[in-house]
Amino acid sequence: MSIEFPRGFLLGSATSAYQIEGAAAEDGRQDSIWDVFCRVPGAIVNGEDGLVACDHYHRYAEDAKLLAALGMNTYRFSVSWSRVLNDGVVNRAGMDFYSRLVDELLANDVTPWLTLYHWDLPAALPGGWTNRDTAKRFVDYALAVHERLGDRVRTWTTLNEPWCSSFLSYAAGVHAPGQTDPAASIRAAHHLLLAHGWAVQALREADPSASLGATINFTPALPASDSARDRDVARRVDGTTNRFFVEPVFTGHYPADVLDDLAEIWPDDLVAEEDLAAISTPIDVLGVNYYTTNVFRAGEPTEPTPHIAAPDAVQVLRDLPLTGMGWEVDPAGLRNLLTWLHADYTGPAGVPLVITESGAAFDDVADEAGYVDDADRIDYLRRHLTAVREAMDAGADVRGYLVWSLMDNFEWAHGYAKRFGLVRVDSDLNRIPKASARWFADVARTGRVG
Ligand code: IFM
Repeated sequence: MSIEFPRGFLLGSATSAYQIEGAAAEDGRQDSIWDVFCRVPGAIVNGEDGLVACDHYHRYAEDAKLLAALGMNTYRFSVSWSRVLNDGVVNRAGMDFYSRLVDELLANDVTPWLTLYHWDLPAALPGGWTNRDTAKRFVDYALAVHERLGDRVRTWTTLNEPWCSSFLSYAAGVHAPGQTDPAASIRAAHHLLLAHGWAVQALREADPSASLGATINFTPALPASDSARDRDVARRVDGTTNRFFVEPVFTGHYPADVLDDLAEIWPDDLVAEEDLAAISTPIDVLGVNYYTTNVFRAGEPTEPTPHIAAPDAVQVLRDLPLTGMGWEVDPAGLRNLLTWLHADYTGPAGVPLVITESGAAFDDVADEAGYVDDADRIDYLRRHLTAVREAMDAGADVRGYLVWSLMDNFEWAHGYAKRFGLVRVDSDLNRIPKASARWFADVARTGRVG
């Protein structure tokens, strides 16, 4: 059965600066926390890093043409803070790069969607996100980028996936800066949200007609059984993974049960009186990143963990296909997530949803010509697009779907082994569209999933 999306529905793809740009020490770019983390022995599979990545810094014009050739109307990319500001001063060469990129996208009829923060914090900022001052520096950075690109970029996302840049980075130690301190991770999460709120206020004042928002990664957490212990562990995981971020943005308070769960380690001096009003400054769009849904049972505590309120959470796999990341393929989870968000948060606020990331890594096999016939990825995308349509039919206001990712790239601690791209990047950095790219191009051009 074929499904159709309304005219104007955004269909495109997403990337992030550190994962694709390379040119890490070029034109005055300084270290981000990811440059530093990649130098830590054992932090990244095979000791890989983003020094060259996909060399997008030099191949951006080719990549903009590729987006157009694949019929995509929207491209979500992120700006590298440490490329455009040096110790708080604008680095003109770095800004010039993004200006050229935006021009090239527009010349190819691809609408740019800019993310300000996709995890690559300047390494020089003392204390990183544990320091409240970093949120103030973020506002300066947001305004500096807007000053240069605001005339051409109309959609601005403050943060990408704050759960990753707080709990996964400061409590689990899996992402930069690699800390394993639950209280520090709470500080990071709050300061990230504060940075978001303050930046929305500042950008709104600078540019009242810009579309502003944040992107949250939602991983629904379900109990493995109906037992009180399993239900409670799933509630605690859901609290810090999902509700910790969406609830203050839309309601101006942290979830009461999460505050109870974290009471013993919540820093007393963390939240100033006016913070939650800033964090809940109205936004124009909520970006939703969805990859999977997880099921948990209560077990023995393990540390370090990103689930700081649920160290006893043990994931239970269901009888579902797995992606190359070992993540369960669960499109119904996306439909349920969108329905929940619309009912509890975005619907009442009149804020539309856009899927700002959805996609899958698979163990691609290239033929002699370098072509990948990735039927598994096509199936993943077809089923998730169908789930989006179902949520829309049930009333959710969803305005777009951006595939993660345009091309294979640096998958953080996994290095280059995990391939999420619609387009294969080979060892010579050639771009070779996979079968999924051709398939998605047809969806993007027609607005129909056949
Ligand atoms: O590659 C990442 C991206 O940077 C953020 N969202 C999830 C993707 C896949 O893990």
